[in-house]
Amino acid sequence: HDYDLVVRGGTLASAAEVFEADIGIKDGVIAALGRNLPRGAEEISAKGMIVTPGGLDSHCHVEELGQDGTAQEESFASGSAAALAGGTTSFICFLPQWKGHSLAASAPGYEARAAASRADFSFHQIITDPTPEVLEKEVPALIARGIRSLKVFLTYDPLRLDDRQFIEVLATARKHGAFVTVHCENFDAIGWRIEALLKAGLTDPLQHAWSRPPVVEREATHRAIALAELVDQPIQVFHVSCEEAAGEIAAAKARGLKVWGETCPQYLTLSHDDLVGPDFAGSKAVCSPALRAKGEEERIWKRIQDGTLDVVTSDHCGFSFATQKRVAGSSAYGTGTAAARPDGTPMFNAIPNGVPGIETRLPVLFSEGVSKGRIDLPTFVRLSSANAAKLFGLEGRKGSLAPGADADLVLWNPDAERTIRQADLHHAIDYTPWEGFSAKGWPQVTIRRGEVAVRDGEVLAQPGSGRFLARGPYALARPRGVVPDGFDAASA
Ligand code: DUC
Ligand code: ZN
Ligand code: ZN
Ligand code: ZN
Repeated sequence: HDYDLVVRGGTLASAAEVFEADIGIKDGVIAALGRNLPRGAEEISAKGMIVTPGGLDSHCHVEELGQDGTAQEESFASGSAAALAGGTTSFICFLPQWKGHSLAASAPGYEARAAASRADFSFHQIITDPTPEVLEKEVPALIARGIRSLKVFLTYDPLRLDDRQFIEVLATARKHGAFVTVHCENFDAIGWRIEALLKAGLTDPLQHAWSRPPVVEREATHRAIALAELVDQPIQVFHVSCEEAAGEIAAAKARGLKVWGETCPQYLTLSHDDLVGPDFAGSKAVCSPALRAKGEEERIWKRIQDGTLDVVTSDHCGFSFATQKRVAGSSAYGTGTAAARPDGTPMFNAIPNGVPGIETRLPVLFSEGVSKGRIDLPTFVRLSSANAAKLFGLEGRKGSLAPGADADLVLWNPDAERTIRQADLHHAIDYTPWEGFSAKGWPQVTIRRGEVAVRDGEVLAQPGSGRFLARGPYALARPRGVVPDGFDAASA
């Protein structure tokens, strides 16, 4: 046989077009596209199906290790099973840095844990403590190992950088050819609002959103873009939740800056309404940036349609409801200490931030986007894999149907109607914020490097079958060559 596997008779959707073809796969790689390819050793019929590249979730939190010795509930084995079941064949999660520690001494054993993944994976390195040692020695060493993207937070006390530190990270990235991603919210503004809300006795999950309104995100987004321009370093703004922040990105793009935007299904489908409910249910939708007032979702869809937002990731960061209710209070992704209310539930600021969505990301995007006519299939492919591959140095390998690309494929039944139920999901978290959500279009078969990883909801890929994706230098991460007054402070 010329091919190990032929996916036959599907409607293929790439980042650029939709066409009918068979896919011939050899050694885990796409070997040929064409009509009437010869028989493979194995055959899968894709009749009536839409075939897309496997999803690349370039922002998710999996099994992160806290400085207090805890690991996030979502393990690499469970998180990657969920990813594959939802049509995501690779993801990029985070190497933590604990303040006061070198990169090497932070989260010991984390990369060994990642080896249990069933999906392919890479890392963004979080920088919380940019000492000269970290910037001049450890970051270059990391890049040499193929970890070419850094993540910085402008809020969260245990994680945030001040502006000078952020500038130093941008300059280091530029010097060594790394990409930078940014969580944009104004820390001091949030702290001030939290204090006033608590003083006023306003402590419910909804007040999490009130503590960080759109202006807080817009200001930090503007600042991040301005500092990236100052240094001449390409960046992506993570999880854009509101038009105010999206507008900053649109303005930056219009001026030719190398700035990209990301959003997540929660900002496309959920709102303040989901932060309200009986028995503390609003806690399930606490994430940062926060969900916005009903109606904002449509404005985010518009920013997808006009090309301002390039990528839709999950920002999967699961904390089970049982955990949230118990006043854990120790997560880095929270703002408060463990203060309980009379009924034992935590005040809004002690709820760890994040929603689980690694499995539902693509079904929700397909259903709300493609099935409802908001986006076409090539746009879906760009948002779900192809653009992330470009941004993070995986172009040609992931997010592509072209010969030579890894044979990561999803066969979508565009007519399947499913109601999302926690009971059917594979993640380790005890709820989904999309409980009861009806989706049209569902991933029927997920193929990872030429192997059937999931069929009809059954995960076949074994823990440890995922591979680390080392990333080399790439053009998109290069600076523009434009600096104020022609003086390049970053290379002085
Ligand atoms: N926001 C979340 O909601 N969770 C993880 C980190 C983040 O920025
Ligand atoms: Zn220590
Ligand atoms: Zn973030
Ligand atoms: Zn995140």
